[in-house]
Amino acid sequence: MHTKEGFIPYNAPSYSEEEMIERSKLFYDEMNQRRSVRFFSKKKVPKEVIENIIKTAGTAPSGAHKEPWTFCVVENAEIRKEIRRLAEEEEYTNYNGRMSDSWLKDLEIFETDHVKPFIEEASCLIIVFKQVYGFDEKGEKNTHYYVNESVGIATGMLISAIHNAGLVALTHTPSPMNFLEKALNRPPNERAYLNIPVGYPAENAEVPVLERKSTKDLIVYY
Ligand code: IYR
Repeated sequence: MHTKEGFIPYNAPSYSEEEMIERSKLFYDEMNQRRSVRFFSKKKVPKEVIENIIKTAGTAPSGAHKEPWTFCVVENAEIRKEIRRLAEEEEYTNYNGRMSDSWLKDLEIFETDHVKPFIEEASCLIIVFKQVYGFDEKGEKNTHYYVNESVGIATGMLISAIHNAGLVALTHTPSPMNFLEKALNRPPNERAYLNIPVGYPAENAEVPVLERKSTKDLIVYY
């Protein structure tokens, strides 16, 4: 078979309609059990699992295949203590004046506040950085495209992989987040995107009672 230069045939996995229905239902049932968890056990997750999860995120599509992301795994206790201190400082200002009354009201059901013990307690933090531009071999700036979309998709895949491994995570958005760039000494092309504590849930972990949107409100067919 003739193949264009720079291309290879794509052998997509293929299933019967029955298999597709079954597989899609099973995957939905699995993903529907995912919840954001704020209470972690201190038990350590094997490094290989963390690596596989991040490699899964790295399979995400990205603008012009620039892969504009870096995933920092933070286990070091001193660094985490410092990140917690800086995050709590920002969050204190958020909860005491920077967030509107209606925002605080919307958060009441989650019972969140500026205190963030999960930063020190989870097995590790995966701190996602977006690369607003890259560097080529000569060290020249290289344009990255659709950076937020690409990193958002990769992060969604990361969260799915975490759930698939039987672990829990929280998408923590300390704001502003630039203290993370300094704390981890990241290069000038990287901006902190999300802090994702990952690990096993605490024994007594609870999650708020939430309902997901109905299919009717979720999908519009034309
Ligand atoms: N970043 C703060 C506030 C916060 C905001 C939203 I939107 C949430 O869904 C949850 C929390 C915090 O992490 O507490």
